[in-house]
Amino acid sequence: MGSGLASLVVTRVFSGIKPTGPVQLGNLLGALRTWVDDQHRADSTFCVVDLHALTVPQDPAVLRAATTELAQLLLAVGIDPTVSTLFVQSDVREHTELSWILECTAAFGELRRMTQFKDKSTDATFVSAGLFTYPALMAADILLYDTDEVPVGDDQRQHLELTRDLAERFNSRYGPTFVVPKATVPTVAARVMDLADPTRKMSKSEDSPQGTVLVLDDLDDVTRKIRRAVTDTDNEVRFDPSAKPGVSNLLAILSACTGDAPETLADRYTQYGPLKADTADAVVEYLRPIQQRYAEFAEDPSGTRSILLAGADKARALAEPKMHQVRSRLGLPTD
Ligand code: AQP
Repeated sequence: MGSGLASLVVTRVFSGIKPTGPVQLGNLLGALRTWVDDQHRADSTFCVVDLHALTVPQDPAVLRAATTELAQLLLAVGIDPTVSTLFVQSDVREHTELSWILECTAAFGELRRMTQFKDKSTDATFVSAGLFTYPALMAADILLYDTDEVPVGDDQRQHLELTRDLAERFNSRYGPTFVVPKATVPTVAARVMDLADPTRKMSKSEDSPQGTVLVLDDLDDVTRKIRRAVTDTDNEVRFDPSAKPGVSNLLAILSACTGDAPETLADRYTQYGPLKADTADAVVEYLRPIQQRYAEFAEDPSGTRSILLAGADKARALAEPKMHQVRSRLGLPTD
């Protein structure tokens, strides 16, 4: 009886990715790889978070194309819309409604402490109010779906902590409403570093063509970028991210592609050249089938849109009753 009940407990997973540029290797190894596994063990919902892209000015045609292409890439990576829910954030209006409520739940000082805001606003010529409040929208994305686990890369940990704080604050002010979620961060490749500057994170919107491996890069370019990755001069292969960021980054990438621990891999190499060559080969073989499947999905934009609309219907079926409950808790009309 007891074990029968336990097996009825469903874990809910939610995560999202912004259509702010072509997907890079860090997105794939830090997040998408986990999504694909999670969908087979948990009730999983994945979202192309197009509203998050609007924190910086966007060309409408570029954003529209990037949203479709990102969805096609997620399908190519292995997100299966028959076992998980895949949709576009702006198709489900409850995200923006809950976002406002969570902006009013968050303190100004809390948002000001977000390191991503500090990083992205420093040196920017235009800093939108949305860039400042976007962690509240991210919290809304997650809390709408009674999410237990959020598979993300290491850079999103702080936003997840804020999401937990907002859920707990709302629950204690207005009564139990939101599940308090936790971040699930992979043990390796949670922060893939730029190959040309291994002290900074690889990012899709950073202008670092030699340091960024794009999932859809020409495979010869992938090899070239990895073989030219910045390391150091002492030629000792050791997994030590703070003392040896470049070498450790390569070991983490190789580990994520092969499943062997980075420390074990380090013992196999005495020189950087073979490590770079093997890492390049492993990444190329990891990307090759994804690129082949992407080419097939890219031929059918209307099929992609149908998948996304069906996903939005499934998402809305959860988001609408949750918003109804939130409105009722707050004293807003529900009829
Ligand atoms: N370098 C990285 N290593 C590991 N994980 C990463 N992620 C991003 N970069 C790395 C994870 O990818 C998921 C989707 O990220 P996102 O598109 O929502 O936003 P982001 O974290 O800001 O990623 P980018 O590529 O750096 O985008 P831009 O340049 O537009 O800001 C997240 O789970 C993230 O942790």
